[in-house]
Amino acid sequence: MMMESRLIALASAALPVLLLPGTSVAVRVGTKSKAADQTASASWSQDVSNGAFSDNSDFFSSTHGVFQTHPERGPYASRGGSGGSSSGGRGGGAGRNTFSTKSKHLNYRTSSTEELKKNPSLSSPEECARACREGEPPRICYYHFTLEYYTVLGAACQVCTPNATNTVSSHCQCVLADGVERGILTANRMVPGPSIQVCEGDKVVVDVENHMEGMEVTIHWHGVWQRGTQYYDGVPFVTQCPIQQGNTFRYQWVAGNAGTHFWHAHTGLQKMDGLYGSIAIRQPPSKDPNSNLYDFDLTTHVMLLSDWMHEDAAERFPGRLAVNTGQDPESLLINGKGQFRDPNTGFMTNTPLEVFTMTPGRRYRFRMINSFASVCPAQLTIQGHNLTLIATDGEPVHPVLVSTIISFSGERYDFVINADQAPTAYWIQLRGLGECGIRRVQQLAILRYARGPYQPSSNPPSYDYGIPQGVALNPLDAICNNRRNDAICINQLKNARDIDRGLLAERPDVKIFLPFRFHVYTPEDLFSPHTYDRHLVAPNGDHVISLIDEISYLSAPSPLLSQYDDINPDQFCNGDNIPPDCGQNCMCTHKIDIPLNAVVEVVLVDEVQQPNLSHPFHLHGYAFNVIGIGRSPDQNVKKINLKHALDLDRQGLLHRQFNLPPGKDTIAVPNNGYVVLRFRADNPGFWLFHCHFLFHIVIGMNLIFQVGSLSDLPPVPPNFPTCGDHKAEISLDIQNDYPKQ
Ligand SMILES: [Cu+2]
Repeated sequence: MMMESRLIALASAALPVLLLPGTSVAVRVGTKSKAADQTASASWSQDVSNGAFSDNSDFFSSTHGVFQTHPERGPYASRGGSGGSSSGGRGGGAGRNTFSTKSKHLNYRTSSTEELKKNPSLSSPEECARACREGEPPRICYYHFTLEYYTVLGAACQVCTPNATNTVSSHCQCVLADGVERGILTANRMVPGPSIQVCEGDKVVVDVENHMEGMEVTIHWHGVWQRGTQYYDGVPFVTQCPIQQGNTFRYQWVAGNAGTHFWHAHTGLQKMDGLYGSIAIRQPPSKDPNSNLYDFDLTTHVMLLSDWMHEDAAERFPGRLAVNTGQDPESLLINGKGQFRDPNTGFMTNTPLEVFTMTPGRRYRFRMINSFASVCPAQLTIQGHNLTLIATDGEPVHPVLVSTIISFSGERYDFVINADQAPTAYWIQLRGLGECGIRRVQQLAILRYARGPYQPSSNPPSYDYGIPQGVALNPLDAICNNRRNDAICINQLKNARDIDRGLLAERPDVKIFLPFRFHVYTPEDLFSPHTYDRHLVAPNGDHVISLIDEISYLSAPSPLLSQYDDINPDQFCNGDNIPPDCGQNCMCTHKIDIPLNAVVEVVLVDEVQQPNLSHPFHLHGYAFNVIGIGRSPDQNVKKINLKHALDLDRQGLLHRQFNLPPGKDTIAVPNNGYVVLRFRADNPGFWLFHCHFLFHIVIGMNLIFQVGSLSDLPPVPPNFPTCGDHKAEISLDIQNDYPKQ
């Protein structure tokens, strides 16, 4: 009800009217329509000579790239040739917005621009989002994230309507999301947060300034290997202490491995409330084995998919029994945009949908990021267009043609769309599968051809009557041992890069079987006096924790990487060293030691065996090769478990294939199945390996690989923050402790 009245207010007051998808752009276009329509063809990746940057139109739409925004209007206004006084001489609008307001602002208002003004060797985000050319010197790209509690449909929406996506800072602080009011967490008052778009080899510096009252945070750069910069991987109590409220932590890392990645909060449940954004690390075309397959790689063609609740994620943890049970989202977003139909009233919000624009006859690289937090797989289909898959998790593959992509939390898929259809507008449909099928959550976006209509002529696809599907990538049934006509499995993709031969040898140096499951508490056990065991209330009402190899991961009180000696060795455990009497809910800091440079094989075995639930495991610090995906070939085995997987391996029946196994850093383990992956442990450090479902992380579905010894690590950065328990001796001298007046 609140949602409905709020929207009526928006539409009736003297506010920017939220138009139907696409029409807001049309309204703005007027005489500039030609310029607007041509921007999609303004490549900057391979064809920058055709004037992409010379479009001086005084507006921009979501079809424009980052650098079509106007630097003199942005927060970085005073940099560059015009010096610090640009607000005086450059036409009033911009200057007024930035400097001439009457309010006194908290000092963190301008902290985002200070460092750039002060340090001329830094490049702004806009300067770094550029075409990458061989032989050009790397840049140092500076970003500032201000993290806050914020609101969807707040009063900022009375001032302006946001229309740029995949940018670093929005000129409009209004967050629309799916048009339903709620409290959120934001970086720079945007959802998704700032986009980091750089060239391979650049250095990325991000100052994370935490102004979330009473909250601590870390940011993880998902997919970035952090070679030599282990301290900036952003895992709380593994690589750093969480950033306290009011503090700024400076992350600095080299964009060493190209590809489509993303960043997100790695603390608590903050990711699901809005703390995520895209990362694109581009390469010179000569370095991408698939660069001949596309003409454009636009900053605006990043497609970040997220699931969305209409309340704080913490409202669902540990979880409820009666109202809003489970942890499934109400809605989905595409680049932070979408619409929502209230299932009770049938009322539909009228917020703008995301629009991607292509010029007829050209081929476009899209960078899709699954930033879901819940357990739902995401299915993306585009009306009338096939998708040529060219990379996953940043690693190139031999191109394959599919018509729909099923992805899991943490995965990325890059694909090419050929704009060879009738030049009109098409629906993009994103469906939540698995548990999300109960609520039938979906979201739409629009793919349009420049100069064509903004709105598809066909009715929007519904959850049950969707866009026709042909070949699916990543089928949920995980029947992956043989070629099939209707689907391509991840282990059937072919790596487009050379593979370390050691990884293809029959025997790895280290083989690790990791079965995982839930432990189900009885209420009597869980709620016995003086015990406070963490738990999740699953949708079926079970109270569970996660176990990997019979251990539920518990954070250490200090980071292993920077304060190893402060941690009691008894805190650590693993399958070979389970503490005595650890119980069925054994909780400790699960750490597996791996010699530096060893070839490691990990076999993940799903003992959860819940239909509709496949857990995606993400490895920090590396990409691994997917050697095998499967289910038991033994028809008599209804449920796989560790013992059965070991038997299969002994008989040589675990599916492995060594012909160009694809590289990835996140892989879903089919339910009641297994995954075999390998990597060479050549990046020393403490690397988290975990299920990427947010609510499984917080109940312990994690472990740490310690690769190498402490002496293999670079020194702790100077003045690195520390943390830990404070348990001073209890003084018995009350008289002296309490000063007399
Ligand atoms: Cu999981």
